[in-house]
Amino acid sequence: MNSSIYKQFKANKAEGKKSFVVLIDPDEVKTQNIDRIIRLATEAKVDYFFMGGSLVMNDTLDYSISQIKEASNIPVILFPGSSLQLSYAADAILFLSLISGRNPDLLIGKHVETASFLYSSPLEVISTGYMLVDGGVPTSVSYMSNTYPIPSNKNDIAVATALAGDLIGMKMIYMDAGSGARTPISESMIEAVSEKLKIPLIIGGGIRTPEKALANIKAGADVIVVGNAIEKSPELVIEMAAAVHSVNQCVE
Ligand code: 1GP
Repeated sequence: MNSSIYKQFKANKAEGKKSFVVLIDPDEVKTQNIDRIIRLATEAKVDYFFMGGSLVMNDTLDYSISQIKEASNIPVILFPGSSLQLSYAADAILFLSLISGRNPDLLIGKHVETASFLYSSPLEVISTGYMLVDGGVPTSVSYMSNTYPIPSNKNDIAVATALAGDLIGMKMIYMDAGSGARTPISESMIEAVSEKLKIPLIIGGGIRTPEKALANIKAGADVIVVGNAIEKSPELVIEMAAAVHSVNQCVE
């Protein structure tokens, strides 16, 4: 199985190189916006697109990926909210286990359902421990997954959960306050987790400003994901990516 995307995540982590990701929900982005986001993201040297959402309302996944592929070389990684969000057109898939929750279906059940399909697919499969952290509002993920998020002030639980994911053998940890979170994950929680964690740490949910993206990076995040804010104001991608990449000048 191909492993070039994960190798890049790992090499970046080893070199202290930070990445910026734009999340696209194929059901929510209007087609005219997608073109603009792709163009601006290419200009901003965005590292990856994540593609996924909590609901599947239309058959737009393949189409959205093909639009990206036509216009840019930025790799597309599936971030599936359901097992219907699978496409061979993407480059890789985050094989997510919801390790902050106690819903067996999202810890192993869906994985069993989709493993044979993924095993023989051309997609690079990246096992990822997904941790939902309370973002101040009930999120789609929390409701749909029937799980409680980690309380936003319980850094010790976040650290223990991330380390459990690492010890189980997951390749990355994605801490997410959920799309449209009122309060993004605190820098103190990011710092506590990143101090102990040796695998790449992805942070997302409710990040609306370049300042917060940079603060998260300085706290130890390796990868920043932004969806909503860029969907609303696509030009924000330029400043957001520049803020995250600003720390890379020292390592290049
Ligand atoms: C959600 O982390 C992503 O899973 C991005 O969240 O849409 O709030 O930026 P936003």
